[in-house]
Amino acid sequence: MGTKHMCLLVITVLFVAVSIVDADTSPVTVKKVKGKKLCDQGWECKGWSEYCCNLTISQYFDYYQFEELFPKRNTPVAKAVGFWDYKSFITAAAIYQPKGFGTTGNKTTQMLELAAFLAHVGSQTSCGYGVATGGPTAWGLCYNKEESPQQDYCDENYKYTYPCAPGAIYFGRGALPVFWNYNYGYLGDCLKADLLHHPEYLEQNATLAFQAAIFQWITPLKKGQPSAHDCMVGSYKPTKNDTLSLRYPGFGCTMNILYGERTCGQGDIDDMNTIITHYLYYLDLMGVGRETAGTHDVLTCAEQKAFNPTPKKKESASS
Ligand SMILES: *[C@@H]1O[C@H](CO)[C@@H](O)[C@H](O)[C@H]1NC(C)=O
Ligand SMILES: *[C@@H]1O[C@H](CO)[C@@H](O)[C@H](O)[C@H]1NC(C)=O
Ligand SMILES: *[C@@H]1O[C@H](CO)[C@@H](O)[C@H](O)[C@H]1NC(C)=O
Ligand SMILES: CC(=O)N[C@H]1CO[C@H](CO)[C@@H](O)[C@@H]1O
Repeated sequence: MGTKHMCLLVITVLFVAVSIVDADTSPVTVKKVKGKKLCDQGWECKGWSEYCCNLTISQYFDYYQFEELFPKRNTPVAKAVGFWDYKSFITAAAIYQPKGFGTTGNKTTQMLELAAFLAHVGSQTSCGYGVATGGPTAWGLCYNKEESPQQDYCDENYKYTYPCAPGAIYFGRGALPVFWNYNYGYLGDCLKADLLHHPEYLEQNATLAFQAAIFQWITPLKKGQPSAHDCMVGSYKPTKNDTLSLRYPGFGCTMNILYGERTCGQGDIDDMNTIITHYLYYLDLMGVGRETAGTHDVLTCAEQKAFNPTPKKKESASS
């Protein structure tokens, strides 16, 4: 009888150790490697990572919250009806959660990062103009591609690395819209999808579109620079140059990384304020509250110099 009791006890202890998070999702399996705790949470956070010991995105951002953030995307006037959905987002996010996307830090930090990412997605794919029902912030994920491109976005300077494919047009597509042959080519290499020959994949496959967006979010443009993800999770430590250029960690920094001079260092312009408005609104909807976003300094990039200024065009003296 004594042994039986022991056995039950051992099983209980094991069970507690193994499933820390809710029983309604995949249990967390834990192991220690050189004193470091690494975890695996099944399909959504796979592969022994310290980030997988934390909440996964679906544990704090549910289907109904996605619907609340993007309520107009399937209305008849929207431009990509039936395309974007929660499942595609979580499927794409699962690739990057073991690397820390939406899984870094405590729950507040996790939700701030997710709200920031989705604010960029929402504002870049919105068709909500001033008078639209529900207000401008209700119309994220209305588009999955640019509607009336004025050009084919083929840059001949890349004809050896990313030559434009016959017939392909590289207008904006996706959740964080991708433009130009060189961007399609580079992303295609990274994601192992032939986007240079098939830019249309980004308007045909919502999982791939979200995957491309998250990849852009977590990957620095240049060595030594933060990614937008780093700006939000505390892993960006400004250099002396950064401080002189008024660049700080926070939401403003994410706009600097993603859009540079188009949006930042231009004072209080509408383009920037629209993105910030989406962020604050999403924080409220997600229950984090806009007051958590921090002070005006970290929210905007109105005064920041771009991390990557557009090079000044040289006068062509020789031609
Ligand atoms: C979460 O982490 C952030 C950043 O490290 C910290 O400022 C904040 O106080 C933490 N929040 C809670 C509720 O622990
Ligand atoms: C869509 O993209 C995802 C992610 O890259 C990929 O796994 C999936 O096979 C694609 N679906 C189709 C129908 O091509
Ligand atoms: C600092 O900024 C200046 C001017 O923007 C630039 O020329 C220089 O390369 C930067 N230094 C570093 C280490 O990034
Ligand atoms: C790797 C990582 O970001 N782990 C975080 C998991 O969650 C705890 C507390 O919520 C954080 O302190 C860790 O930094």
